[in-house]
Amino acid sequence: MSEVMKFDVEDGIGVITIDSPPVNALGVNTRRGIAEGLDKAWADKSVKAIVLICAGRTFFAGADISEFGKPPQPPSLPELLEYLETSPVPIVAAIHGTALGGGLETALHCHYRIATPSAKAGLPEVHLGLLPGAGGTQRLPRIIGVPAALEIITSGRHAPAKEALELGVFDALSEEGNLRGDAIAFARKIVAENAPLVRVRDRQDLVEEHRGNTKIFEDFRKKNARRFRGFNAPESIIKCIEAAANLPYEDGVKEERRLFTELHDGVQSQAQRYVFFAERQTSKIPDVPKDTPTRNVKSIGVIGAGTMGGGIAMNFLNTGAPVVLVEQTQEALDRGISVIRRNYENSAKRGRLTAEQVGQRMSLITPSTDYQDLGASDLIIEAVFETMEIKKDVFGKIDQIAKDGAILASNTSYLDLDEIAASTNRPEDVIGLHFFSPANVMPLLEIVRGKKTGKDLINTAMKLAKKIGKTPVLSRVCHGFIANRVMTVRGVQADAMILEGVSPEEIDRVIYEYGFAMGPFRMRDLVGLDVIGRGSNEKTVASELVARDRLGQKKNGGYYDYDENRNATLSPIAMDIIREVAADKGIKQAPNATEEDIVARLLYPVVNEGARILDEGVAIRGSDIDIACIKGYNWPVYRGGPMFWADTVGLDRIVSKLNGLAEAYGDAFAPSPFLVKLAKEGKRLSEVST
Ligand code: 3H9
Repeated sequence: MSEVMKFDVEDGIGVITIDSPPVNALGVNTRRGIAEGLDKAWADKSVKAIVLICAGRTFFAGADISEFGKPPQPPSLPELLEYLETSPVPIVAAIHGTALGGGLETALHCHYRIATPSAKAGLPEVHLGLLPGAGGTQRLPRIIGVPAALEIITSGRHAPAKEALELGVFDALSEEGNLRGDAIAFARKIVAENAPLVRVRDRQDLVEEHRGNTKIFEDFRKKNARRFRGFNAPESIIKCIEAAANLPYEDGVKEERRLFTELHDGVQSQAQRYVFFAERQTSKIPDVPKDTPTRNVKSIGVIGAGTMGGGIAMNFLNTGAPVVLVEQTQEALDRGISVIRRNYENSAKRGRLTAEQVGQRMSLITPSTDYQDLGASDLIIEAVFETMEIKKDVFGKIDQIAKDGAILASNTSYLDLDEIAASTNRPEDVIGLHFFSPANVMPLLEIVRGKKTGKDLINTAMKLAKKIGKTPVLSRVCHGFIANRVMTVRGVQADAMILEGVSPEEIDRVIYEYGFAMGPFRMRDLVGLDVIGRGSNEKTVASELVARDRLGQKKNGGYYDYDENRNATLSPIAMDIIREVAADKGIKQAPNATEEDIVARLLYPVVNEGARILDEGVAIRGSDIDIACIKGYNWPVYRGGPMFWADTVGLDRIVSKLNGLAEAYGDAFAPSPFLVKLAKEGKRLSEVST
């Protein structure tokens, strides 16, 4: 007797209801439950058609991802779905929530599909480094055609019900609250009309159209080359859809199975599956249980209308919250507001917002040059200049003005939050909310927990992050917190290597090949060298470039020169400066680093710093560090982040290379005792949980 399946008969229609919270993933119990439901329905001769429906928040959200990589338990999803398709009576999938991956594949094995207007359908396996492995790549093109299937499966996007209906994925829409009733009525109509058992696999017209057509696939590859770079899954998906066009269904499915297995066993998919769960872990804080109280946050105050403050404000305006935006001078305030307006207008130009929405968001801003106007805000976020003196002064002021129970947040990226909190009489109300630039775009929000930060603040911030579409990662106080601290060491080594004679271009190339969107020097040129080098008095290549008014792409070039199309060539001026600075520091140039050397030199110290952060308890999990680097620094998701990647390289190997580097370049490279311990014990950094 299945615990997740209920079977009943209504008006001659057998209804199989699956209830397997939270998302009705197609794990072994669910698969067995469906099989049992089918057997019951087929055994009952009064049943003329079947409705397959789910209880809870959604139709099947896909295969159970936590089963991947474990010994398979029968029936497999493809076996179950083949069995389902042998049904002698029509089966109607009744869809609400999100029919995703194996969930949509299940529906595509049913004879008909009805969905609520709010439902969505998609094959998001690509985000897990996979392809739809239960017939999805062969069935979807048969219903919606090859071009649409290429787009939907390689993007993994969730198509809304209306679009799915127009594309032919759904046959009908129900009334919003009456899916079961409407699905039964739909099934009865099919029975009354003696409608055929429509099997998607039998449809040929839309795939036959492209038989032997290699151009459509080649063009698609070319058009999306940038988006797919580094990822294995999109190419395998294209191959499967090509097989759908060229091969009989059974052979296409064999090809799909082969390529699915190849991806499933590969390290990319392992990394992306790990990231899926890691992302959902970050808000689970051992000493801050889910039922910890939260504070009501309806109105926001932001201090500082510069790039950061403006971006922070936009996050909240987007959710419909009113924001008081405070600056010191009217001029700075006007500038800040006009930048926000321009950003929204650009979104409107790209069709992402309507003019009305732009107006609505702008009308939620109360501009002010008076701190007193922050008195009613539930949450006040400071985004002023990054010096301790200024921050303390600001917090001293807001302590006088903020209402009781208000949350006082700092967006500091490096400074000691406890010292900032001590400048108020309510350190338990102070928290760090560290946004990454551009704050309205980057998906990471580091939540910095001071010694006295209240647990209710942490819980509130976790919920707030989700509301504004960010992934929260909790950090204790240290210089740079998690993402900046671990990634800074990459930049330090990049700087050291160019002084030793390795060209910035070679370093950028290797880091790009590793999977980052660009290498560190291209990145600095993009962000602006004046921004990067701020606050340092040391003579560096960057400071010398700035001294010669080379600020990067925005002015005169930086490490590179740029033509009018922003094509970069390494700058001879930059190379002269590098030689000059190296000579000043007495560094001999010997450019003989291999690709492997560059990766080890730049990225192993990141791993080492991550181990230190774990040892110090700054991050509570190895996987939190990975998410911080992926969301805050675009660490390639198919590498799983620095901790997961280190595990795939082997901690022994990393420790031994770090020891070698320490001998050659000094103690900064010495592996952290914690890393050495993990390596000895054969443990994994990505699984550390403190
Ligand atoms: C597939 O189908 C392969 C087949 O083609 C071939 C097979 C042969 N499995 O995201 P949430 C958990 S691949 C296991 O916070 P939301 C999740 O970990 C699959 N667990 O909720 C979380 O657990 P916890 C293709 C899953 O409302 C809880 O459910 N499908 C799965 O923000 C709530 O999740 C996908 O890739 C799963 N499939 O979003 C869809 N899904 O509470 C993946 C969720 O312990 N899922 N969990 O942290 C999603 O995109 C979102 O979860 C969904 C709900 C949109 C459904």
